[in-house]
Order: sequence, then C-alpha cells, then structure tokens
Amino acid sequence: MSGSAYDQDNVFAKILRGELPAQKLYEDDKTLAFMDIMPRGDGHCLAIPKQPARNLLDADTDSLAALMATVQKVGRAAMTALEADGLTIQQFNEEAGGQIVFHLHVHIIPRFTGVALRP
Ligand code: DGP
Repeated sequence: MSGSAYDQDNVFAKILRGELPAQKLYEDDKTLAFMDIMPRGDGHCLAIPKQPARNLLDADTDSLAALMATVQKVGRAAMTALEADGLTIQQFNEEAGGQIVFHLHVHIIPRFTGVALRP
C-alpha cells in the first residue's frame, strides 16, 4: 500500500479553510457537500468530512458515519431537485485506485435513464 501523510495543502482542505471558493450545497459540524468542478453528469457533487483524512483507509469511524449520513441527505435532495432516476456513489483511494485529490471525498452523481456519465 502506498499511502502517505495527509497534505494540508490539498484543494479540499483549502475549500474547508475558505481559501478556495466552492459552490456549497450542505454543511454541518462534521461534513461539507459542494459541486464537483469537473462534473461527469448533471448535479455531480462531492461530500467530504471536515476532519482531515487522506482517504477512506485512514478515516475514523465517526467521520465515516457523518460522511455517509451527508451522502444520503444530499443524494436524496439532489434526486428530488433534479427528478433523477437513480444515484451513483463513487469513492477512490490512492493513485492506483483513481484518487486525484487527497482529502477523503465521496462522489454523488444523480443518474437519468439512458444517459451515460461523461468520462
Ligand atoms: P478523485 O480524487 O479521482 O475522486 O477526483 C477529484 C474530483 O474532485 C474530481 O471529480 C474533480 C474534483 N475537483 C478537483 N479540484 C476541485 C476543486 O478545486 N473544486 C471542486 N469543487 N472540485 C474539484
């Protein structure tokens, strides 16, 4: 496994500190959800824990529970708002697992019958 330390300068840490802008959708004391800057479909957004964690592999269970509750809340709201037919949840860990930004995040992607995700 090639995991390494948490980098305080990753873009999502900067969003959490207010150093970078984000289109915020939901926030509570433990989590934040905002629109993905490179959406693979309409309504593609991300949920992150506020507690620093490089990815799923080093997150504490309290953060994970809060994160999944936010994923469910935001996913439900997005489906209702966009009248989506389904919901894809994705999560990547480490470079080999497709991770690009090294702060734990979950992709929330509303889906529509017959519409493929953009690459
Ligand atoms: P991945 O680590 O493979 O799950 O990809 C990171 C995702 O984060 C990708 O869908 C694009 C998105 N992203 C990268 N930089 C920013 C940013 O500065 N702002 C926002 N809102 N999203 C970003």
